[in-house]
Parts: sequence; structure tokens; C-alpha cells
Amino acid sequence: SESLRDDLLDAYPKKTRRKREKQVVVNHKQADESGLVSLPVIGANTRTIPGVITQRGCSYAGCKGVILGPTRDIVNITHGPIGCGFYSWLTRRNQTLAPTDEHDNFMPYCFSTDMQDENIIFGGEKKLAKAIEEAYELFKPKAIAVFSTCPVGLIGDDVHQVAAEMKEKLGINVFGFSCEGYKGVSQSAGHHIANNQIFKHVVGEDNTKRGKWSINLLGEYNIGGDAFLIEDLLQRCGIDLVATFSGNSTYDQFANSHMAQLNCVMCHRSINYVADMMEKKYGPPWIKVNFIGAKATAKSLRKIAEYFDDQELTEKVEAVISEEYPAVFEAQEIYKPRCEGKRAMLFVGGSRAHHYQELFAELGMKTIAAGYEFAHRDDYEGRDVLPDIKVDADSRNIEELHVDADPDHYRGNDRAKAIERERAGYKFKEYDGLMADMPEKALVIDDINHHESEELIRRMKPDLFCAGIKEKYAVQKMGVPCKQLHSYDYGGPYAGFQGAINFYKEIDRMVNAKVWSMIQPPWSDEAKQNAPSSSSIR
Ligand code: CFM
Ligand code: HCA
Repeated sequence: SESLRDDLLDAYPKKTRRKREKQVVVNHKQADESGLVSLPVIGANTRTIPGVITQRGCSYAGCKGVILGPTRDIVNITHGPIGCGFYSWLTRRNQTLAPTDEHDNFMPYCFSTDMQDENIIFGGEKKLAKAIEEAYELFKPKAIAVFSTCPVGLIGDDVHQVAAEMKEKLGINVFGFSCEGYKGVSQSAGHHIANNQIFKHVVGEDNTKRGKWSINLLGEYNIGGDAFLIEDLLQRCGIDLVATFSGNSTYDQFANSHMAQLNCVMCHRSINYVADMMEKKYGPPWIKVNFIGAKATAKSLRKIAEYFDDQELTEKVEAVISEEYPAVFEAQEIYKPRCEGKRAMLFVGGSRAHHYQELFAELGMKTIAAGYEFAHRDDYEGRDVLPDIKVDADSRNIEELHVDADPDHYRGNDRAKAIERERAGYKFKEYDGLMADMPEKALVIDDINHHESEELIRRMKPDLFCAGIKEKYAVQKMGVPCKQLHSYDYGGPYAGFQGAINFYKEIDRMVNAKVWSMIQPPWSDEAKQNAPSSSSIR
């Protein structure tokens, strides 16, 4: 892998190479005398080099598309040119299910101020105010959110001022997001901007008490229906799910979420700081969970039960796991022998490149290279590196909320319980990151680009490459199947036990399809020889 790494980097000019060197890392784990294993340092959360074809998206996508997109009853208005709104309109396959047709569900709509040249020159605030008013007249929503796109910041429209005026005028919650696409180095900045505003403007509005085993699920976005399967498992265990941030969620769930006793963080990258803020302000502790993979799902359910430390809950959780597992074993018996030993590469987002390694391992498949588009060092190296992460100017640009204990609503009993559980050996806030789980010498690449992916595929010919829509067809033209781990390629759900079975079937179908061995890229010698002559085409 060292020489492969050199080959990837050798194509670059000196300055570019110097930057990419930090982000292309061989997973060489070193143990000291006491057996403590240290991981290599990786460069992450820094600017993409202009000119390379990155997988990344923008802050607006992270804020509007990722975090707020899955909430069904907030009218989300994109203040900007129509393309931004259109692109973030359900392309992520975030699903929702309102209890009845009477309940609000604005997700099938795309709201935009459709900015024109005239608004860029003379300002768009009036048009925005009118759009908010029109949306209110038509839909009478509980809340309206306004999302800024790049031109809004460039011309200086004050979305927060307009939102405040409209809140006053309409008597509903109206709040804005300064999530201009360029606000950060990636989607990750947009997550932070979104979560800060939800925390400031919504969380804490409703102090209704919750049931005895109440949790929030943070960082699960119901892509392809994943959250539906998780909700079903939790419900069967008798766990009271107060809010999911933000798959299949509603405004009222966020408003009441601080009353949950435990926060369970699924996608660490997009939301871990919300768990910290809730703990500081209201008291509930947090744990990392993962519902991708049957084993991980069972482990996560058990970890939740272990926190509450109640025999009744433990029995319920064990009963659900026993109900689900026979079908999982049956499927593994069929699909594992067919997939065993195949090699996968995973380059996606900020958490799935890690979580999905669980599912591949259950199929006996190896992850030979992986990386995130925009995760931070802690998502690679584990949370222990948090104190060592340098805060650069780009990160400083993103607001860090200062949070204190709420004088009226901080729950000392949740805190006391957490302390008691910790004394009994229970671990909170624990996340070791992607590298710890990857094989020795595997390549770990942050913010991979087109050149590097192409070179990796050429050299290593994986059996499967996992990425997104921009990568999919370029990869497949090289004769390697590409599974979209963002949208699931119209498939899913893949979470929980049922989801794992769906995934096994799908991956078997992809890695064992004969068609891939028949594809010759048009530039290969074999393809040139077999090419039909121009006369035969006619
Ligand atoms: Fe978290 Fe996500 Fe992901 Fe993400 Fe995303 Fe996504 Fe993703 Mo696409 S919140 S980091 S910003 S798990 S949209 S649901 S699939 S890149 S790995
Ligand atoms: C985003 C959303 C995205 C894009 C996926 C892709 C998603 O980052 O704006 O590149 O295929 O999951 O829909 O990550």
C-alpha cells in the first residue's frame, strides 16, 4: 500500500502533493510497550484543492438537504436561485410517514424564492418576506425555516432580520440559516449551522414529561426507510423514542427532545455536538450507537438496555433480538459463502464509510480502502484526538454555541444516574472512529477525488466500489459495480435486522453479476480490437 499511495500522489504538482499526503494514509497501527495502539494522524476537514473533482457538496446541502430536509412539518424555503432548491428536493431519499393525511407533510413540496438577476442587483429581502407570507397563507405551518444560498451572503440579504419580522407578523416560529454554500469546507459546516439553530430556536419549547425509558436518536435521517425499521425495533422493546434528529421527524418532537433521558448518536459527524449541548443544558448523557449491521444493531439495543439497567427492559430487548436473529442467520448462510473474500472500497460522507464495514464483514467481505468526504479527525482516529485537533480559520467561521445548565430545566437526576452508571463501568461518549476497525495497511483517504479513485480501481480492481451518484457511472465504466451508499440506489432500507438481510441480497446480486467481467473500458487494447468497424455500425 505504500507504493500504491506514492502512485496516487505522484501525479500531483509539489504543493498539491504536500497537502494530499496528509489526507492519503496507510493504516499502520503501532503498539507501544504497554500494548496501547496508536493510529496514524490523518488530515481532514480542510479545503478541497481547486481543480480536483471532489465528491463533496456544500454547506447549504448539509444544512437544508441533510439536517432539515427530513423534518416533515416545517416549511423549508430556499432563498436563492431555483437550482439549489431543486437539487435538495428529496434527492437524498429521506422518507417520512405522517400518521394521517390530516397531518402536515411538506416534504413533497419544493419552496424557493427563485432569485433572479434583478434580486441579485436590488436585493432579495422583499421577495423573501413575500414568499414567507405566501407559504403561510397557503399552508398555515407551525414553523417556517429560511435557507441562504451563496448569492444571499454575497449581496448581504439579512435573512435573520426578515425571519424575525415575519415571526412577529405571523405569530409562528420563523427562523433563518446562514448556510451559504461557501460557508465552510463541506456539508459538515452546514450540519453545524442547522443544528445550532434548531437547538437555539426549537429544542426546549415543550417540557412535557416522558416515559421511563426515553431516548432520542441523533443522526439518523431515514434514508430509504432506515428509521422506520429502527422505530419498529425500539417500539417493540418498549423504548420511548422522543425525537429523531431528523429522520421522520416533526417540529414538536424537537421541541420536546430535551426531556429524553438518554441521547443515542448514530451519525457522529453530523450531530455529536448537539448531544454535548443537551447534556450541558439539560442533563441527559449520550452514547454512540450504530444500527447498520445485525451485530451492531443487537449491540446497540443491549447498550441502551444496559443504561436503564432494568430487568424488564433487558428481557424485552433480548426477546426482540431472538425474534429477529433466525432470519438473519438464515440469510447469512445463503449469502456469505457467495460473497466471502470479495473486496470492497467505501468512500462516502462522514459516517457510512465506517458503519457499512459492519455489513460487509457479516458477508465475509474485506474493506481494503475507505474514507470520508468531509468527516473530521475524530471520526477517523476516535474521540481521544479531540484535544489535539487544530481549529483553523474555516472552522472558526462556524458558530460554537456557549451553553450553560438551564436554571429551570436541568435534570440533576439524569446526571446522577449517568454518574452511577459510569461508576459501574458503563462508557459514555465513546467512539473509536473508522481507522481502529480497518485492517492493518488498508488505505484511508480523506476527501478522495476522481484521479485517486480511478487510480485505486485500476490498480486494485475491487469487487465493489461504494460511493455516490457523481462517482457511480465513472466507476461502472471501468467494469466495477458501484453501490450508492447515500441513496441506496432506489433500494433499502438497510438498517436493523431486516435491513441487513436486504443488504446481503443486494450485494450478492452486485458482486456476483457476470456482466462486470465482460466490460472492457473503451481505451483498453482488447476493446479497441473488438470494436466494430465504422462500416458495420452504419
Ligand atoms: Fe451522517 Fe448521513 Fe453520512 Fe451525512 Fe451526507 Fe447522508 Fe452520507 Mo449523503 S448525515 S455523514 S451529510 S450518515 S447525505 S444520511 S449519505 S453524505 S455518510
Ligand atoms: C449531499 C447529499 C448526498 C449526495 C449523495 C451523492 C446524499 O451531500 O448533498 O453524492 O450521491 O446523500 O444525497 O450526500
